[in-house]
Amino acid sequence: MNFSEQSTCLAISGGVGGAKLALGLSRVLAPGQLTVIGNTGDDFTHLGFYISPDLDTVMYTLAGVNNKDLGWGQAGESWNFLDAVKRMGGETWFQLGDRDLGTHVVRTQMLEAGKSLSEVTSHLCRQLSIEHELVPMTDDPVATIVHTRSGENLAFQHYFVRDRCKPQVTGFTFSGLDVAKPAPAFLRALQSPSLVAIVVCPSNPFVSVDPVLKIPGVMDAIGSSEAAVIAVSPIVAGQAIKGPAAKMMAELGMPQTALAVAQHYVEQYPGKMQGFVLDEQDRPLRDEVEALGLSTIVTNTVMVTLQDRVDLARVVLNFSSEITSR
Ligand code: FO1
Repeated sequence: MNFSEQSTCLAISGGVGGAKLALGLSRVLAPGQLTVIGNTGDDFTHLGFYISPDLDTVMYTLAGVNNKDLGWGQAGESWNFLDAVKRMGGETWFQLGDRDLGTHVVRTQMLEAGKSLSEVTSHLCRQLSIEHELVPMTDDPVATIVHTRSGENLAFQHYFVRDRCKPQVTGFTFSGLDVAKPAPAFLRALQSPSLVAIVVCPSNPFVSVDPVLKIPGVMDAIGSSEAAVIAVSPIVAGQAIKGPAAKMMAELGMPQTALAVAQHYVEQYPGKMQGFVLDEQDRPLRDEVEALGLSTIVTNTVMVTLQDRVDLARVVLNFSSEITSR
């Protein structure tokens, strides 16, 4: 690999897809070389607990305790708490496993005691012996709102879990974003002179990546950095590997293609992105993506095995070194 040991990487991640690449990056980079930024637009308070689904998916994945069948929560879960809530007539549409609950109890308690989400996340990661840095995009409250064709505006988890992504979307807003600040460690990582790669993981562009990149100050910091910004397409052969990204694109009147994802990034963040990673199945789109002004590589981006995650991480890091040394 030609990514130097002195270089650092910042990865921007939503849930499952992002966590897979973050795991690959963590296997090829030393702890001081990688900062993973987690989207917190999905966060909400439920049954009195502060839940941070994307941070937890990345955290459990890096710790090797993630539930591979569900894609969220911990492996080997039991559901006694949820059963007890049901027995008492409480809300059960959002499933909290017993092990997962431990995380939410400790996080909520620490936040109520005045700790920041960054401090709490570092603490939880330390408890799980995670050596790489996981940082929330912001310590300020930001909530993704899903606008729907019926005119109803839905809190993200109501759209995603309660309503199973069925409502047709017309757009998204992020309440609190205009006054949010990037988390201190996020800004530090962006401003580091050793930063060579900013990797936009294969996460949902609209509800996982945009909230992170639209935090005031983030784009300016990216613009001042020498690092290469590279996005990995979450759409492969017209489909999202997981989640509602492709369905959202259709409802927003966009083609369901990796090219449309690249177009979205170029339009939203003009001149800020340098590289795009396409899956082998989308090789025919290469010229059109390049025509948008993005250096493009084609590789296997469908991460089934751990080796797939590691291989993609290596390709992305080499690609970033190539771009920055041009
Ligand atoms: N997703 C579901 O589809 N159903 C659930 O009941 C559910 C519970 C849940 C609990 C904790 C947690 O951290 C995540 C959970 N998720 C659940 C996943 C999560 O809501 C979404 O996958 C993300 O917000 C989208 O990235």
